[in-house]
Amino acid sequence: MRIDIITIFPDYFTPLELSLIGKARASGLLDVRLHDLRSWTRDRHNTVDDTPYGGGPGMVMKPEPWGEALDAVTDGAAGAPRLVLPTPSGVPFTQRDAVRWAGEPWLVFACGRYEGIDSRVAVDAAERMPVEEVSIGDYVLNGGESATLVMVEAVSRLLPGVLGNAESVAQDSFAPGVMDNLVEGPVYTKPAVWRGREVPPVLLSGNHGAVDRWRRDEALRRTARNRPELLDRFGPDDLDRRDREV
Ligand code: 6GU
Repeated sequence: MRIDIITIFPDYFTPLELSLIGKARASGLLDVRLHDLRSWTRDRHNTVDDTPYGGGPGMVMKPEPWGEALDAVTDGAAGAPRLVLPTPSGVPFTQRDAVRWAGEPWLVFACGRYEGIDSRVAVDAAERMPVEEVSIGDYVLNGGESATLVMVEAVSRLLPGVLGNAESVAQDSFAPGVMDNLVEGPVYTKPAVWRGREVPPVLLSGNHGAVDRWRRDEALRRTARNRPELLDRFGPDDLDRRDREV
């Protein structure tokens, strides 16, 4: 997969050189290309922002550098990328989006700062490529950079070969399938007794059916406690008879 990131702070993305994502890049599974938006400015001060029409606080990112940047980054390649615009006004980003995007060959993230990017940029780009405005949660960040780091990590770990253990992805919180709309329950490792606290005995029983049932019960319990609104989205077929006994 190819991922282009356009930003005024390319240095923000050095974490993508580390750990599993760094290895995925080194092995060629993931091709991340960083671009400095200011390289598409034409004035002496490399201006990327201006005051908002209609007045009000803050600054808005000018359309011209964004238009030229998107033209240059998407130029020459066969096919068009999916353009992601991180913004607190966007549609909530979920694991479903991560799974969907992981199936695509090419993503471009356009990181806005200040009060956002002139709205004509998204409208113009949408004539040539699919565009999604997404938010990573109900709070405000200074720019799209940290949100982009979050989304790139959520997508990258789903690419075949990046995690090494495909099974762990299927068991993750929110994973489409069994963990749809559920968070994972507690996990344990050795020693079996630590500070007098025992690991739940079912996990040492060797009874895989009982372990699966216990994990499902604990996921339901933790979801009810920490994320009750997720259970509201369960349809009648998403709970089995024994789920109702939890
Ligand atoms: Cl994607 N961008 C910004 N600036 N703030 C956010 C966000 C994105 N998601 C939540 N808050």
